[in-house]
Amino acid sequence: CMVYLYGGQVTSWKNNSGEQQLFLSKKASFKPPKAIRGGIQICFPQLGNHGVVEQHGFARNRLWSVDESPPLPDTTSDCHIDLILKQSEEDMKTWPHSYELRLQVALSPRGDLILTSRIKNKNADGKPFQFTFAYHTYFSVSDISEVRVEGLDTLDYHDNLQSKIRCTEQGDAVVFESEVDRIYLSAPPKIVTIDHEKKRTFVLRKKELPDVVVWNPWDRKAKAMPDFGAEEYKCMLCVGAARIEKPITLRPGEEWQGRQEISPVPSSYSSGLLDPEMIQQMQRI
Ligand code: TA6
Repeated sequence: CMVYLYGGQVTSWKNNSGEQQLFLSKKASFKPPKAIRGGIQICFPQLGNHGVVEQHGFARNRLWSVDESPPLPDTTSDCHIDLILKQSEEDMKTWPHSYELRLQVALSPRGDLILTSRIKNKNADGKPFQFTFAYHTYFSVSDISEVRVEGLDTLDYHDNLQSKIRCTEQGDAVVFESEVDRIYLSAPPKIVTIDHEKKRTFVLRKKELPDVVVWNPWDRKAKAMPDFGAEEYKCMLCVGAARIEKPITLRPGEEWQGRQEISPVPSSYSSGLLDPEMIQQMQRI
């Protein structure tokens, strides 16, 4: 996988046959103020535009550094990198808090991609701070109309296309025939994104991140985004673990940790069912 210090962002994740599993727009910008359009964006201290800072927070368009004193690895994998972001004078003007945001990006021997974020309140003035958080994850898919997301059935969600009104998922899976922009609430720990055509399934597991962002801009929004190709909505889907409905409050010295792990699993059956042999393998994991 490839990780940029700009935004602390994973921009590429390939399996052992060299296949790309994350979407990155051909029109993505890699310099401030624009966030990189694709990969996995770190949305902190805010997801969306409801708050005191810019849309999706400032972490995704700041320069991070390599963490010289990382915490103990959160994974058995020896393939990982640790990054860190701290407050800047500029950001203190809009979000007057001292913090440490540590991100560990790891690849398991099987090729799973594991992101672990640790956020610590370093305020010396005794003040607590509150934030929301998301791994805004752009998956590469073969054909969006052939993709379904499972594990969100019967859940409530905020529909950003209808001024965030609260709705309930009626379908046994989320499928895509038009623009979708939702935040599913209190979702189960495992969410499955099935790409029929590519016979590939992404199993997303999450910890301390109850909510799930699901987004596809479809054609009209795609044309309106300068850093996104007009047809690119057909080959991407955002499904990311988040904590939005109940913001996190940290007092000085306190730390929060949120983890997202994605496992690519071949789904050999056209019905999208996971390959039984794979299920046994996954149960062993
Ligand atoms: O997570 C969905 C969303 O909030 C959409 O409303 C859309 O704006 C998307 O994020 C992308 O936001 P961005 O600021 O990266 O253009």
